[in-house]
Amino acid sequence: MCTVCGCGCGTASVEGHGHDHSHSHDHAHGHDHHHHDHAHDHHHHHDGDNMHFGHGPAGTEVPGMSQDRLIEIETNILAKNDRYADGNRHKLAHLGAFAVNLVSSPGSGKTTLLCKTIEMLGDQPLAVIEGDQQTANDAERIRETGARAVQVNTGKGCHLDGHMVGHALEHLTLEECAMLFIENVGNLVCPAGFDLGEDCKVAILSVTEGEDKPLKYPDMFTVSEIALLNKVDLAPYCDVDLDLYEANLRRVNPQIEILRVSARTGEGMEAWVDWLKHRLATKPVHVHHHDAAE
Ligand SMILES: Nc1nc2c(ncn2[C@@H]2O[C@H](COP(=O)(O)OP(=O)(O)OP(=O)(O)O)[C@@H](O)[C@H]2O)c(=O)[nH]1
Ligand SMILES: [Mg+2]
Repeated sequence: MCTVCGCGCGTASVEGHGHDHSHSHDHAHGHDHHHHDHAHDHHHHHDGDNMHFGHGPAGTEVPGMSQDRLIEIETNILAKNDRYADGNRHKLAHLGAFAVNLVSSPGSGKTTLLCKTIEMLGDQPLAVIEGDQQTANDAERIRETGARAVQVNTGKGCHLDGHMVGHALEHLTLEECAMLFIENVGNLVCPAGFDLGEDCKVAILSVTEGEDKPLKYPDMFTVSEIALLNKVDLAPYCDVDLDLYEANLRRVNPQIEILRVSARTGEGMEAWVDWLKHRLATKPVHVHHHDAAE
């Protein structure tokens, strides 16, 4: 049970957790009567016809589980994830590599944008980790550009976690000062909560999704440093107000950088590639040559 997203994914996806917790909820905890006691421990609020289930201290509700227990589980999951993420961050820092975690809803254009980005980056050393529930389609699309890619299938999991990325890194030989692109599972909710050891999260939105999405799914946009508003070539056909899109992004994250792009036509892509190059060039380098040579 993952209380970060409330969808049951976290204990299964963070290594070691699936066994000690997911079963204990179903069975071991039955005996202490928490299910019974806390079945009525509800924190949802009503205002008029709106019901809110996220107002308790845990920020979510799971029937039969107390808010304290939810917080305890979430803390354990995230602490374990953060240890793996720190390991990844350390490895990347040693190489002076710059890693971005691309997060978005399904189909916003992450893979298309990555293929275009790779093509535009020319001989910049880079590698890609692809996260999807099933299939190796996206890694194959990346490899067609000539870049190296590792596919991670999460099964029922709805996000990548630090442990999965650590394993994927073992399968990639990253050069010094490489760029690492991590395409997360298409999901506008859960990946927001999981640090992978990346330098920053990049949110991709497509103009077809609707201007209200940043307001409805704010967590993803508060944790992202930059948002790419993709498929601007389609804007004339979908009655979308791009200024309102940007205003809504800034309402949830006043600091967020925003670029309007089209991975299809290449519009705006130069600014994105410049942003990446600038971030790589200005990343503090901790290359210890005796370590790097190991
Ligand atoms: N018109 C237009 N279509 C685009 C653009 N970028 C992507 N697409 C199309 O959008 C669809 C989804 O693109 P993908 O790159 O597979 O999206 P994704 O975010 O990687 O999808 P998942 O990995 O499944 O979440 C494809 O049909 C792309 O050709 C764009 O800038 N303009
Ligand atoms: Mg994709």
